Amino acid sequence: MPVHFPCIRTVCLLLLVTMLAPVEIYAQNFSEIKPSPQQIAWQEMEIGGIFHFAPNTFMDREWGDGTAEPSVFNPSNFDAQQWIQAVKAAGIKYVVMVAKHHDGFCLWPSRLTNYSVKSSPWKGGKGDVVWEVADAARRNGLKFGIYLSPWDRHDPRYADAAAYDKYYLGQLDELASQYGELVEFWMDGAGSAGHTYDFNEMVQELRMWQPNTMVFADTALYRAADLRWVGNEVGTVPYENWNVVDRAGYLRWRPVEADTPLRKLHWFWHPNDEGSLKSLSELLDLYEQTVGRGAQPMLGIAPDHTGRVPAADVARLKEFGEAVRILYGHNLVVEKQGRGNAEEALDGDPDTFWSAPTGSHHAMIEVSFPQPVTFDRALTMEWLNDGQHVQKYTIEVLAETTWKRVAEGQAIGHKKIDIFPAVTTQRVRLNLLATSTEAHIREFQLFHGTAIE
Ligand code: FUL
Repeated sequence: MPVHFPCIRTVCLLLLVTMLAPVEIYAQNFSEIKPSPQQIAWQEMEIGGIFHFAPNTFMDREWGDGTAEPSVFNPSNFDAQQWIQAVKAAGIKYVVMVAKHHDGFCLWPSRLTNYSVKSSPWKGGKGDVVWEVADAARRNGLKFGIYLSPWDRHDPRYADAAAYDKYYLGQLDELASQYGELVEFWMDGAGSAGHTYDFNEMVQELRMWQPNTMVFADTALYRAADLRWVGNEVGTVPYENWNVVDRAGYLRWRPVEADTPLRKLHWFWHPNDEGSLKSLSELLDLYEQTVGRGAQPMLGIAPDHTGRVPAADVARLKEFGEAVRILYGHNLVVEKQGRGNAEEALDGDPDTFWSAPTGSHHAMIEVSFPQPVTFDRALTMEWLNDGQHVQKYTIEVLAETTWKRVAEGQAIGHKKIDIFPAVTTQRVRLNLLATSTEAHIREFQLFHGTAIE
């Protein structure tokens, strides 16, 4: 048999095809992984909110089974502006609206189903909750996002994975194209056991309309998502919280969002349920165990059957926002004229940052005060654009002639709050004992919380 050698043109073509073929590049090094600009912007917001409002609200239910009549959805006093003002007072910077929960009822007039607000008596079937909340959020300077449950207990197409994917994609198109810029898009994994979705296609479609949106999802969507679920609904993350996580050898920057309802265990409003409202001290713990660990809490807010956030919840949100502002509003480094070797980290301005010498693996920031200062908490912020570099640190105070350690940890990240028994001193230092490459510190601040509580 004659042997055919490929001609030079064929060889070149093959080479070119190989070079252009999509190659999955696995970055193997933790410290090489950096956030996207969108992730950085998202982490800057620090606290989010999520609204649950649906037939469940009128039926004392958490998970609707999809059989509720649209006629039950009839708030007498719906006021999206009131919702947004309530969350804004808590310091919340963005809200996600549950446009469709697991019961399949759509809070916008979808063209693809009649199971929506358009079949309800509310506003004569002409209302659109998603639009009203988006509008109120933007008018008040908050970012807006959407939750669209993949699990749908109403729509008959759900039984056929391909037909349902088409339906979901169509709904996603409506929401992603008609409600302005979406800061976050939730694809919740709950309840979908045994059902497969073409998540990759959904995310690609979403990114066509919304290139900057942050996709929230759990494990099934690990590669295509931007944020990771914390794994619980109590509002706490581990003290050492890293932005780069590894799943099956795939490293990626995936900041964590910790969703938790304002009323314990209840995402939807229920009558006579004020007792489950989180207390102020629980909310402050939550703040310190999420924001204070470089994570993002997302507080679940449940408007009631009239269409307003209940007065007790409004009051608690306000108390919470005020308490955070008071607790972390008096940075003693600035107020008591602390001076040191890292001016940009000590100036109270998170838009400036101090850098350790290029390529260094440890560094020290030292602060001296003209008079003794009493404090019981430190707040440190890392500049993350180049990655999360700090891997071990201590906070030390000078007690007479010796340095005493008041806090020690590994991760800093976007923000780390360390709380310790009150100390009085004129000299404090942030000792960066191990950094993967040079540390970048936006802020090192000190507060005296017990003086306020
Ligand atoms: C969960 C859902 O099952 C809850 O009902 C709620 O929507 C929460 C935010 O996500 O997975």
